[in-house]
Amino acid sequence: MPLSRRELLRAAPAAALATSLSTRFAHARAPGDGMIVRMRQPMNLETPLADLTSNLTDNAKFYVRSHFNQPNIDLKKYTLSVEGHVEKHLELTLDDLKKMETVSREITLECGGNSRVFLIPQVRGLQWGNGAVGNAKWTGVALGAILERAKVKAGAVDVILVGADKGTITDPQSPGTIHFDRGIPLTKARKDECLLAWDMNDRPLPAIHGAPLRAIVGGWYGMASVKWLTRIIVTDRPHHAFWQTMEYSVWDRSGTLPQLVPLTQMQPKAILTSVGAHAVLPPGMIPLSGMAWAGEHAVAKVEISIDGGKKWTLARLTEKGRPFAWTAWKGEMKSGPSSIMVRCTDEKGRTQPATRDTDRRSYMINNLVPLEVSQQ
Ligand SMILES: Nc1nc2c(c(=O)[nH]1)N[C@H]1C(S)=C(S)[C@@H](COP(=O)(O)O)O[C@H]1N2
Ligand SMILES: [Mo]
Repeated sequence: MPLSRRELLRAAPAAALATSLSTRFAHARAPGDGMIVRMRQPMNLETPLADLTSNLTDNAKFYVRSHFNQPNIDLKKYTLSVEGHVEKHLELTLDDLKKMETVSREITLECGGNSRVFLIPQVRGLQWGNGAVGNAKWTGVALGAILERAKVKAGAVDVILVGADKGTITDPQSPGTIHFDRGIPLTKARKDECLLAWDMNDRPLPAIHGAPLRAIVGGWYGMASVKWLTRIIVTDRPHHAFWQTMEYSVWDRSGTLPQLVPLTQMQPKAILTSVGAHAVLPPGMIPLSGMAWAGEHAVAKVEISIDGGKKWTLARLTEKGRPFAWTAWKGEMKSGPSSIMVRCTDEKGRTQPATRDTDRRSYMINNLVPLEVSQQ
């Protein structure tokens, strides 16, 4: 894709310094260009709201959430191992995978900690604004097809996805060096929305997003979509590793006593992308627009309030809501000092809570947040 004039102008000084690199990266902007840096090492980048306005998020503008540094993977030696509670232990090369039936799906990923900076009181973790979310078309093979090939044994419960990245976490303390991993129930792993992807938006999956192969677990918070996937372990008991107990877990009170359960489905959420916090608006009508998503379910409606939640008006969905991928919405307001809130309701009637439920710990953040604006 040729660079636009604006991109060329922006890239000019860097290109002059790196002539040897410029041929290699001629058509790619480095991840990080124009992104909000939440942590340098490991790399954690947030997408500016202005880059969340098109249906597909540009690969170079897609948020990055990494707990460890990007691993070095020798592509020539790369295999995916499928092991554990299966009849056939598989060692699949990328070629083996690419010979299988290819599937493509549009799926929105949102980090479990997205919008954390708005929580009062502040909680631990990266202080994301609303930009740890993005939508992409992922191409690869169905996870279910791999499981079928390995012939899962009766009594299997969880499918653990293991990344090549590893390290030690000190707060809370990990059991020494660990890999990033996630166990998902076999029933979810077999669903169509779970895939192993090597392409992102019809381009090779960028290294920082998990090349050569990543899992995509549609409808669930991002932590289940394991990057740099090297092992799939089928187990006959639930997986209780670090990443779904110490981290990425929430309190569940559906039983007799509260217990910690792994974070799973993304909650309904709408974000405003056309107006920033504390914007000083010109007089007249102000266009409002943004994105809304509801995990495994379709968005049914988006509403806007400009009086802090007393009165709500319907926004227009630019297309019919669909499960797994977000929907763009549009509305408008009369300029003036306002407290703007946007609210998404899904096809099941689930909507965004007005107040924060602390049982969600530092995750699943979809409570309504007023955005104060004033007029020139
Ligand atoms: N191997 C590995 N996979 C991972 C992670 C990680 O740190 N290591 N982070 C997870 C989290 S918390 C999120 S939100 C998504 C982010 O994917 P992205 O960086 O491609 O946006 O990847 C998930 N998969
Ligand atoms: Mo995440």
